Amino acid sequence: MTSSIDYTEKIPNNVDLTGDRRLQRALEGWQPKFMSWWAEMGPTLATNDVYLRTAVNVGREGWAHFDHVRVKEYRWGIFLAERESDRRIAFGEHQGEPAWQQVPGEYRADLQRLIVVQGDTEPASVEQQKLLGLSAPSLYDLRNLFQVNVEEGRHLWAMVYLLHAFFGREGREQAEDLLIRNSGSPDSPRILGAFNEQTADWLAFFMFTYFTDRDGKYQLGTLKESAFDPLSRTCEFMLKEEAHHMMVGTTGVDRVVERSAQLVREHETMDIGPHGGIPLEVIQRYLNFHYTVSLDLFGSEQSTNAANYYTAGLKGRWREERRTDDHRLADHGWRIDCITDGELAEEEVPALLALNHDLRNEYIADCETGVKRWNRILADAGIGFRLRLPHPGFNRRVGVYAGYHVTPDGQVVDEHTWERGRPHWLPTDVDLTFVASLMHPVYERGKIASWLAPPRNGINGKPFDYEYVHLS
Ligand code: BYC
Repeated sequence: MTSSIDYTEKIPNNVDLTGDRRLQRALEGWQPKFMSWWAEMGPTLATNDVYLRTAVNVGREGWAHFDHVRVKEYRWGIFLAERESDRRIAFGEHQGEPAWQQVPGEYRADLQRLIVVQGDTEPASVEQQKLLGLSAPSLYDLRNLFQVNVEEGRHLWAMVYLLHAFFGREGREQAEDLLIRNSGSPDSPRILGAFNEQTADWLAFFMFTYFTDRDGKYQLGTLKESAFDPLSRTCEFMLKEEAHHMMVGTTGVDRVVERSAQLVREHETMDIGPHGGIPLEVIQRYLNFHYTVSLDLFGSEQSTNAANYYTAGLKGRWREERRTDDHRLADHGWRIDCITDGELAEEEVPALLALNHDLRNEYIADCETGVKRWNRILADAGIGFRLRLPHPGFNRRVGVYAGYHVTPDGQVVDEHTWERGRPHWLPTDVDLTFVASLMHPVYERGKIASWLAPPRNGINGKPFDYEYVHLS
C-alpha cells in the first residue's frame, strides 16, 4: 500500500481498486447514483469553478493540492491512511490481538450499523447546506462552504467503500439507501436528529460546523480506535479533512462576534440589529440550540450499545491509547448525570455503560475552548456580555434529560416556566427572520457582508480578496 493516490482511475483511490474488479464494478455502479444525488441535493448555486483542495496523498506532509476546479468534476475518491504494520487492538476483550483486516461474523451487524450511521450524516449535512451558497457573505466564505460540502461527499464515499468492500449485498443495499434518505424528509429522514434540522442561514452554518462537526471529530476519533483496521484507517484520514470544517466554524463565530462587538461599540447599544449586526443575545440563542442538538448525537449517558461496542473492540474511547487504565473497564465505576426526584444528581454506574457520557464530557471540554475565544474578543472590545455553554440538560431529546425541562442554568422546571423562558433561550421566529433578512449574497471580490468581520487569513496563503470562486 502506498500513500499516493491514483488519479488516472475513474474512482481515484489508494486501495488498489483495479486489483478487485468486482468491487470496482460495484463502486462504478454507485458512482452515477452519487452524481445524480449531488446534482439534485448538493449546492444549488451554479459556479464556473471554485478554489478547492483535493487530497493527493495520505501521508503527513503536503497531502493536499489547491486549484480552481469545476465542482461537478471534483475527484471524489477512496483514501485510507497508511496501514500500520502489526497494528494491535488497544482495548476490549480482544486487546493485544492483531487488528482485523476483515469483519468477524459475530460483529458484522454492529459494525455495519455504526458505518451506516456515520455514512448517513455526511450527505445529510450537504443537504442541510444546499441553499447557503445563494446568500454567502463573501467569496472566501462561499469557497469554504463548497470545500466542506465536497469533503462531506467524500466522507460518504469513505463509508460506501467499506459497505461495498466488506458487507456484501446488504452493504450495497445500505449504500443505496444512504442516497435515498434525505435530511428533513417526512417519509425517509436521516437517522440522527441533528441532521434533520435546517441550516437555514450562515450563523447556523458556523454554529453547525463548530458544534456538530465537532461531534464528528469525536465520533471519528473513537472509530479510529476500532479493531476493524479499514474503518480505523479511513477515519484517520477523514479526521485530517475534518479539521478545516471546524476551523470554518471556530473562525466563523469569531468573525460574527467580532463584528457584533464593533457595532456595539460604534453605536453604544446592544441593539445592533438596526445597524446590520447580529445582537449578542441572538448569537447566544443560536449557540444554545446547536450545542444541545449536538449533545444529543452522543446517545444516552448510559448505553449498553456503547458497552458492547467497546468490549467487542468496535469503537474505543477518545485517545484510547493515552488512557492509563486497563482498557477493558470491566471492574470500573464512573459517575454520570441523572435526575432523582426532579433534581439534578449523579449516580455511579459500571464504566462500560458510561462511555457515551465520557465521550460527551471530552466534547464539552473542547467546546469550552471556543466559548473562551469568543469571550476574549468581547473582553478585548471592552464589552461585559459573555457567551456560555448552557447546562448539558438543557433542551435535550436523547438520554437522561429527555422528558424534563432544564434551564440553561441547570434548574429543572415545569412546563409553564419552560415555555416562558424559551424565547430567551432558543432562537425565536423573530430571530430567525431577522438573521435571514441579513443574508444577502456578497459575491464581489474583497467585499464582505455587514454582519461579520473579514477573516484574518485567507486559504492556502492567498489573501482575503483572492478570487476564490468564479460564478457562472
Ligand atoms: N437521534 O444506546 P443509545 C459527523 C438511537 S457526526 C436518533 O442511547 P448509542 C458529521 C440509537 O441509534 C458523527 N436516534 O446510543 C458532523 C439507538 O437505536 P437502536 C456521526 C438516536 O447507540 C457534521 C437508540 O437510540 N457518527 O460525522 O450508544 C457533518 C439507543 O441508543 C440518537 C456517529 O454517530 C439521536 N441523536 O449511541 C457531517 C458514530 N442517539 O440501535 C458529519 C456512529 C441515539 O437501538 N454512531 N439514538 O435502534 C454511534 O456511535 C452511535 O450510534 C450513536 C448512538 C453515538 C449515534
